[in-house]
Amino acid sequence: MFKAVDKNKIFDSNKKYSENLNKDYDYFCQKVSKLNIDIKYIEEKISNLDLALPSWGLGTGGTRFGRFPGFGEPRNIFEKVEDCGVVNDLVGITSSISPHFPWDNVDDYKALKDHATNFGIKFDVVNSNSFQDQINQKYSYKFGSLTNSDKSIRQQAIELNLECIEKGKILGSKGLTVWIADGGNFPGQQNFSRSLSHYVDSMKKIYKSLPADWKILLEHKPYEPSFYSTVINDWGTSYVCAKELGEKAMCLVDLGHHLPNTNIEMIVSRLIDLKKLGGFHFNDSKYGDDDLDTGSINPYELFLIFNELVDAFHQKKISNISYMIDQSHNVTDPIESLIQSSNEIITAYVKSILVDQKILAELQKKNDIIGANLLLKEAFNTDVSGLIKKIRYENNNAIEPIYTYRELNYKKEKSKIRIQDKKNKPGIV
Ligand SMILES: [Mn+2]
Repeated sequence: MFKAVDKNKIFDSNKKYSENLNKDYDYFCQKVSKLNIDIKYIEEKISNLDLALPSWGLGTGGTRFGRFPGFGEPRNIFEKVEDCGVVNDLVGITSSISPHFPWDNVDDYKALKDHATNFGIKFDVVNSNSFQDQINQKYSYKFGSLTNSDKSIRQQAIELNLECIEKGKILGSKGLTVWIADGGNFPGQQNFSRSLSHYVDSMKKIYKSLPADWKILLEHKPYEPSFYSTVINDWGTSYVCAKELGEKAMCLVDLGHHLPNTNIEMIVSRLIDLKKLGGFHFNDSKYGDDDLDTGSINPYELFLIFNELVDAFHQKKISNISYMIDQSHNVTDPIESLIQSSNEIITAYVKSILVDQKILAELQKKNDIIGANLLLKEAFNTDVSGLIKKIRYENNNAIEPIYTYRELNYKKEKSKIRIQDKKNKPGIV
């Protein structure tokens, strides 16, 4: 197997940053020694963390006002896989890619799978795009897809999802994520009840074709692109639909798909108890579905979400959760943003493991509010970078992945081969 990054280059780069490695690690060990947690336990826990990278997040995204492509960016799914290989070689916790169809359509899916294997990359859940019309598409999704009032259009959207499943089967995926843009911009435009019932009927047809070992993830979002009403507008609606569909249907929580100030960690807890938490789309936001880098605005929220997950893991309430990054990188090199986000996620996860859930439960029982708050803050404020860097070093990944990546001049090298289409394309790639 060949890897995206020459191992020797990582090795050489690591030499520069290894000086403080043991000091930082020792500091972490000292901090943790005061807690009732074995470091080996933490290492074992985080070794199972695997984050899927979004195929659409490897290129520079855009806004409705325009797009400013970066040099050397990938032009197709094969090149995106290669870039995922770079991220994973550096951080070691992102060994899969989540493709989006028809954006990532190819002629030969077996060849794509083999190509990915060469870079140590697997295929995570597949995504269907029924929020955009494609060239030569028979019917338009302008007024909705799976919930459209026109049966032929609903059928076309169903078939798109069935095709996604077939492609995913060849790629080795084990799930399908469905997010629809369906909704209305004006009161009276859409019958709320009828459109939801169309959604359930359409999803039932897709669900029937789901392989036995697959899951289907339902993604909710309160608004955008529809600004008055959205069919799958919140986690409750998503839950009811998942429940109606059956065991393989689960809810996906995209952090940006909530109104400002929503208590997302509580939604996570609710879905855990209802046995319907299936996965995440990690990102961050200030105002809406901003798709900013994970942890860039509110790392405490990310920590609190993981705190709920760790508690649920302890109690064996959850398994098979899909973790995916879903961001749009408009002004940064997507590779750097994805490295940074993966680091924020593992950091939040490690910190949440430091919370002693038993002590927290005792404090809650005694109504010691400040005590409980302190316990969370102490974990959150612990510098866990020493452990994370040490693990990366021991696994032949980069101690300082962003700096090592910059030393590689990867995009500069790629720009010689990846000749870009000069057309000024709007929006996301
Ligand atoms: Mn999403």
